[in-house]
Amino acid sequence: MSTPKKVVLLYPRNHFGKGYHPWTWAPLPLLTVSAPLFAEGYDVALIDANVEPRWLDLLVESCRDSLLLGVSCMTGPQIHFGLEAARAVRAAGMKLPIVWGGYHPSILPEQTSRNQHADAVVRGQGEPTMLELAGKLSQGEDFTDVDGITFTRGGETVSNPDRPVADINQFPRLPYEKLRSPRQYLNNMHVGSRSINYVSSQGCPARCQFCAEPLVYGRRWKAYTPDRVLSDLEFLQSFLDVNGVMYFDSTYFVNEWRAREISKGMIEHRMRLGWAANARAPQLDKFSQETFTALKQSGLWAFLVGAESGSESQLEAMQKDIGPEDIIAAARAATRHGIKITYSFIVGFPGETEAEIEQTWRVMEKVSKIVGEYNSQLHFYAPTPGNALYEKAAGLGMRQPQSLEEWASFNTVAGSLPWMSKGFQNHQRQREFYLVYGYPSEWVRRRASCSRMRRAYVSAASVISAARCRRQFWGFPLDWWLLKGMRSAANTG
Ligand code: B12
Ligand code: SF4
Repeated sequence: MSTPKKVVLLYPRNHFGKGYHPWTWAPLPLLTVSAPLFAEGYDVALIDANVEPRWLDLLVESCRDSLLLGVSCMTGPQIHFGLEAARAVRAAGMKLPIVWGGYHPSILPEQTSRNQHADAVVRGQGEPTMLELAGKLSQGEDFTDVDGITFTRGGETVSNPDRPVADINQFPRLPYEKLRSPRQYLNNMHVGSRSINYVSSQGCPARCQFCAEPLVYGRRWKAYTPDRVLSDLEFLQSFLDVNGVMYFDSTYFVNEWRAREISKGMIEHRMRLGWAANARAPQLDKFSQETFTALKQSGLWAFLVGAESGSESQLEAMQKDIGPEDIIAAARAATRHGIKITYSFIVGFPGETEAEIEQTWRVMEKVSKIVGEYNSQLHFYAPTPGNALYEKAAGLGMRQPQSLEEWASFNTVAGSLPWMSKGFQNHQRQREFYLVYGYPSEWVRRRASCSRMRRAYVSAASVISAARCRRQFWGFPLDWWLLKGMRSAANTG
């Protein structure tokens, strides 16, 4: 009897809530890992539990005649659902190897591999390692000599040598056509009414001490060439008629020449795509006029910038290698060239003082003034393992999970951190609310035009919020509670 060349890949649910996320993103980890397998003639079942209500039944059925089950996960709820999947497969009496990959297993390979439901962990880049693993299994061979994996056998944990990070241009195009109902991954959003997610690079050269990138890719950045990106975009347009692309690259603009050439090619090929991608703040001020012109003309909707903090000392502590002045200069540069810029800020870092948080609010307000709207996102610090900030958080009393099972119930979203009370979070949300309505964005204004109720709500909230921002007065937030009540009524009305 010949061994089936079939592999099952699971992208577990990434949140605990009952409903699904407002955007439906294509599971890029499954697409990247499966691309070489499809090219080598494997039958690969891609199961995205975020869109598939019957994902567990489907998974168990698919595993019956397969060589291996691959589970992708980042730190967070995906571990919980990945373990649920593994238990179901074992409960159904199947012995196929279960292989874990993605950021969390790559950062904690030994700990992950010690779980009874992890037969191997693939560290870092998954494409070549998975292909070799599947090849060994399809030949009925042992896989324990494959480079880039960690496994535990008979109580002993073994980490095989690292695999050099390969040039991603050698991997085949992402097989979006193999997803179940690929059209469900088109989102109606700011970059386009039929937008899809895509990734054109891997890793990041920076060294931020709260981030997973330096840990997994060792500050190396590998990127598709402009020709490769253009050919992928052409495929997405012809296959799915996309008119918007959200780049999931950790950082897209590392090489100014590459970014400019992609944009020039989009213009030449008359692609008419809206797009947005991550940038580091200090890059923007250095781009040439020619680059900005090409980016804008090719449909760049916004630079997405991880600003993190407005405090010099916090930025230094996290080794962000930028200062508040870079954040402000980036807002000026983007605005000067008529391109939107959106920032992500974080509060609640371990050991962060009230004065430092206040500096973040000041910078958030300053960039809102420059760009003429509040276009940022406020996040609470969520610890992920393996970096200096995580160690600092542990030093301040944060529970440190000791096994994959314990990680399954570890809440990466604020709430479980000893120094971050509900009161603190409420206060920050309230401050953000005043910025949202004090500097209403295009999105807020568009929503206001939907109904009379909403218009009345947005006008009232804007007048009060603008006055508070002017006076820098945040006490007695009675208006906040009233407006929140009014907002629920307006949204349901
Ligand atoms: C999009 C995204 C999300 C989306 C995912 C939606 C979706 N359906 O895709 C959402 C919003 C849910 C999300 C949430 C979070 N995210 Co996020 N997210 C990303 C982002 C920007 C892109 C992910 C992606 O598609 N990458 C492209 C794929 C191809 O890359 P990849 O996963 O690395 O895959 C390669 C390898 O890892 C490996 N591989 C992956 N899976 C598998 C499986 C097998 C079997 C094998 C063999 C190999 C393998 O092979 C692939 C190809 O080489 C990444 C940054 C990035 N650029 O990756 C952050 C990132 C993954 N997120 C991160 C974080 C911190 C979070 C949050 C904790 C943030 C928060 N504060 O809450 C939460 C997690 C909680 C949760 N809800 O799950 C971290 C990961 C940290 C960690 N320790 O896991 C990242 C790396 C950001 C960063 N730079 O730190 N995120
Ligand atoms: S710039 Fe962004 S992706 Fe790169 S290391 Fe810093 S936080 Fe991570």
